[in-house]
Amino acid sequence: MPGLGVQDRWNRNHPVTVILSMHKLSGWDDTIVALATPPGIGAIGVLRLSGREAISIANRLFPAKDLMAQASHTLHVGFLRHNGVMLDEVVISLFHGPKSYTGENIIEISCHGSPYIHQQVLDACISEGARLAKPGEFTQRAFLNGKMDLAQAEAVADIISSNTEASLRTALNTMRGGFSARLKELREQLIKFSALIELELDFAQEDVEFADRTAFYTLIAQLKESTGQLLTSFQLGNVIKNGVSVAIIGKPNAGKSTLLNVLLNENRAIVSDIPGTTRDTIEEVLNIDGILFRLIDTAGIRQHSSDLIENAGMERSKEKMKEADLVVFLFDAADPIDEILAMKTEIDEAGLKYLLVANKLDSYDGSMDKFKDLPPITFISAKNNQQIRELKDAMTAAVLEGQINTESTVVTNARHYHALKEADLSLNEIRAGLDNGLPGDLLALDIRRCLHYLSEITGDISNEDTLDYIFSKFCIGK
Ligand SMILES: Nc1nc2c(ncn2[C@@H]2O[C@H](COP(=O)(O)OP(=O)(O)OP(=O)(O)O)[C@@H](O)[C@H]2O)c(=O)[nH]1
Ligand SMILES: [Mg+2]
Repeated sequence: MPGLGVQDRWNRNHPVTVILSMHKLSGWDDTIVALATPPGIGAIGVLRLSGREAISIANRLFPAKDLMAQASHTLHVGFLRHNGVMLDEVVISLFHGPKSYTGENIIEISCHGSPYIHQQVLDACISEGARLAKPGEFTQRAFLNGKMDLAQAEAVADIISSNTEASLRTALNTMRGGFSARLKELREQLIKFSALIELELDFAQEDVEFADRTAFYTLIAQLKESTGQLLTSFQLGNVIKNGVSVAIIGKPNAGKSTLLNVLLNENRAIVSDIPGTTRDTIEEVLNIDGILFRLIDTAGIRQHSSDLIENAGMERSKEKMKEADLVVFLFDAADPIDEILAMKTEIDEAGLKYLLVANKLDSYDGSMDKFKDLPPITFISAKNNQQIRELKDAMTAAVLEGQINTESTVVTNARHYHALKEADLSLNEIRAGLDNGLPGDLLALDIRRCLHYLSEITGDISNEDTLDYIFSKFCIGK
């Protein structure tokens, strides 16, 4: 195909789904309005308008100045009036598309923070022709106008809901395009190859090979390494986004509730020297070094009890133990070693990730020798707040397992994870195809499938239903 570059050939053969024009037909550039700040009383409340008529609608409510004649990225102070009634004194921020969040004309009205005023201004905008925005519709428009790709748009929702430093950092990295850049790199390399293979198809009679198969093997290996890294990062991503559930498990009186209290630095759970004090589970969240832990104090587990309530509590402890991301197995350092081993075996058999923690170090005067066959143990005194920092470090280390660097690309989104998994499977198919000397046209099919999944993540290929679903998870006004 003389004169056509590799990328051009690809573009010609694979036009990207034209979502933009589809939405244009359904009138998506009408003007939307919503309260962008949380509802309720506050110092100020911000309403946002976006769309073709955003500026003219605001202009009709703002007699002080002709907003239609103002430059982009400017602020204007004055009174809002509607039907002859003064609504509020406000500050208007004005942005001309495409240099705005949505890529359209945007007006932001900062009013005083009274819900009554917000409602009045909202009503006024609607009666002048705006429509109430759906959840996430501003960001959806930003995506449709090419201001960001789908992965970046989804990260905006994650930023809003992030509650720890680590979750914010990874979401920011995705929004700034870190993840998208990684994907783009993968796609481009594959597209290049695919185009070469398809070029061979054009010259099928002449039996030529434009795509060097050895180089292709190397490329597939590199791509597999990248998808593999991204897929493993999902475990960490999940932890960062949703927190880690930690069940504190052990015999009655081991000091579980005391440990919960010392970790939280408050007297949350009742502590007593009567075994069986905790009857039901108690859950509290704790941020350790930017990671959210959901701590679960449980009823002590022992072999036999005739108390119905205690038995029900023990059942619940075991359920919580099995559901937890991490188990803190707490025992009294003075407990007989065979009892410790029996419980450890039970946790091992359940295939759980756990930490061994020996409590009551302050009153233990036995030998350390009895622990010599066990994996590393953290010794603490919950009551005297000793070695608690070490335990916290062990908890974060167990979760991160060396993947501490949240600056690197981390997959936090289940949709991305599943698409990556499919892309990874297609890479396996491609490799098997190469092994078996599969003809170019069949190889090209597998490559296209892989590209399809990679493109799904960034939204280069998507359908309206998926988009509506994704953006419906946002809050209104974003
Ligand atoms: N000496 C000493 N006593 C402790 C320590 N931690 C807890 N205790 C005591 O051990 C007893 C039991 O503590 P809890 O925290 O109620 O124990 P638990 O594991 O929650 O017990 P259950 O709720 O019955 O399962 C209390 O008298 C605590 O004061 C410790 O580090 N050193
Ligand atoms: Mg307790």
